[in-house]
Amino acid sequence: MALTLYELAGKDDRRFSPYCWRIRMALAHKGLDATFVPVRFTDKATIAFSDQGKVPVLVDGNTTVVDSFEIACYLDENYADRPALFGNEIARGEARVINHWTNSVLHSALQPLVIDDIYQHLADEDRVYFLETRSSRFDRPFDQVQANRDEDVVAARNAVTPLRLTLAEQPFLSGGAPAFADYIVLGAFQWVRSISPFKVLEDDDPVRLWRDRLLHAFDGAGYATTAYDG
Ligand SMILES: N[C@@H](CCC(=O)N[C@@H](CS)C(=O)NCC(=O)O)C(=O)O
Repeated sequence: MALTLYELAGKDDRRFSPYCWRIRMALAHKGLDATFVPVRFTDKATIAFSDQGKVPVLVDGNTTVVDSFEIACYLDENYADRPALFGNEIARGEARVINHWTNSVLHSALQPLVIDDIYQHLADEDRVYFLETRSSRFDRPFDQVQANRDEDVVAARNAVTPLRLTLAEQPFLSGGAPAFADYIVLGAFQWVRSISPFKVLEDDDPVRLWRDRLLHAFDGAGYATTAYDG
């Protein structure tokens, strides 16, 4: 069956959505080919068929699935003969915790560090929309929000302490091999490196070493994109 993934794209076709990267990695994990369709923030018409306005959107034949976690569940249920993204109900339940922690704590820690970089990498036609929908999250202009990031990054590095402790005991967040919980968190770091040269993770940080192992997995599915080395 032909799979199509609609995913966010910015200037120069940068694929910078943390949620869409989760699904790119999930497809690679399962060894599934897909067609990737770029969507701008303001290009709601392209995904109107999904009856909502966010990406990722996965189309599999006559089936449309939205929301990254739901897509992962769909892939596991419908491609059960391929490597599992969760493995069992307990693992899926625990991955939900990682999902909500990443969406709330990790994304909130990272976004102020790179908010102006995101803005600078948007397609021109998306800039007004982004200002209108994101400015109210901050009390200053984007460039001022990220101005002290060399100091502010400490809070983000502290926020990932549980990941660092986990990775001291096992190579991946899911254990001996990566699974969807890893891709949820990886998406956040892929979001940053796709639009910013800023180094959130120091070179010798076990979280960065884990990130780099994942970027090079599946023939470099995560590495082979327009991004910075940070
Ligand atoms: N809970 C959703 C969140 C998806 C989401 O927020 N996607 C963003 C891109 S990173 C989006 O499409 N935003 C559209 C907009 O803000 O207009 C998921 O896990 O897929």
